[in-house]
Amino acid sequence: MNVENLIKSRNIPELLRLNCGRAVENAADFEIRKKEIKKLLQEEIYGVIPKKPDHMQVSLASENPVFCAGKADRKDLIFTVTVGEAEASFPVISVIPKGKTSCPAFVFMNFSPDSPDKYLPIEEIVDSGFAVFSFCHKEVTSDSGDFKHGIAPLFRKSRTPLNAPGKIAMWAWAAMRVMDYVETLDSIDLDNVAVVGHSRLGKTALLAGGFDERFKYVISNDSGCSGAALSRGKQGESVAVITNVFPYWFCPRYVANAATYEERGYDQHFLLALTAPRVLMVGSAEEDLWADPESEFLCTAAASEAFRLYGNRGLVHNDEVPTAKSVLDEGDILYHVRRGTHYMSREDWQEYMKYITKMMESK
Ligand code: GTR
Repeated sequence: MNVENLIKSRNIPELLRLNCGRAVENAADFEIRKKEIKKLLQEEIYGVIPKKPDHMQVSLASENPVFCAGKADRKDLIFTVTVGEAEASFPVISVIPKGKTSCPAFVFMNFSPDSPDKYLPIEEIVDSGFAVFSFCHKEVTSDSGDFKHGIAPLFRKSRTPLNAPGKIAMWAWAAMRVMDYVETLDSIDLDNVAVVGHSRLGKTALLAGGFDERFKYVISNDSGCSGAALSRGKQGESVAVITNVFPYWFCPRYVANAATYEERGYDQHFLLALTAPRVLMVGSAEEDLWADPESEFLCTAAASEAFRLYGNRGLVHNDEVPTAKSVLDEGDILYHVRRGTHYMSREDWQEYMKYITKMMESK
């Protein structure tokens, strides 16, 4: 079956149709459609993303001017956010290559607070000329149903509405706060900032980047269910399973409707399409069947029609589902699948950096 028919066989809701029933025909229409999609995804899946804090203060905890053999400046920062009377803090590590005036940058959400880390080859990234602002999601608010930890009590009170933000929305909010800080730095090229994460944090990167247009590049690595994979017809993890094991990642309505989500009028290509006409990058791993590479590829291909409304080529593919080690980088969306298992590898980082460099050079 060709890609178009494979997408059709999933019976996904129409991306290019407004709630009033009128077809989306051009970029201006899609800007209206984006607003509808943002509302839908917040009400149905992730919960309402909170507004900016009333106040934010960034303080320096320590500094290393000879990080990575002296090639970079490292600053360990503490972000303190205030909402009304409530306050919370979380650490962020800033690493900026020396001697460059305008660096592209990654806002990277990680499973560990370390830099370097198995998922964060910081010296290689610095050598490629990128700055990295990283934080550990668990230090923003715990990866659990505890809504008393970290920033969670700022946004989720005891009575929980069906659209209350889940943890993914809160981690995405933290990535936006890091971007607030990045905007104050002279050394960063603000037209070339990426938001990136792996797995549950890949889902988070899609949400942060979909809602915050300051991120030029939105990178999802192996994000799978409720991330870059179509839910309808998906193999491996399903909406029923994910909402059973990790209900707190989402708003209560997603959990309540897990068995009937197919009647609710959304699928994950809506989330990916919010990045249009900016740059979307989706990475899969051949053996990551829990995430389901085929559903990630089809979702990326299905989202492309929104990008094309802006005169953007979207994902360029050969009309077949890519198998082991394929890089689809001809168009304005990157999709790649590498050999191996669920992981954020150096190979993934290299593909993303290569593609950003190519996009920067093509301007
Ligand atoms: C799994 C979860 C996936 C994925 C992964 C991760 O247990 O089922 O959706 O996000 O965790 O974040 O490592």
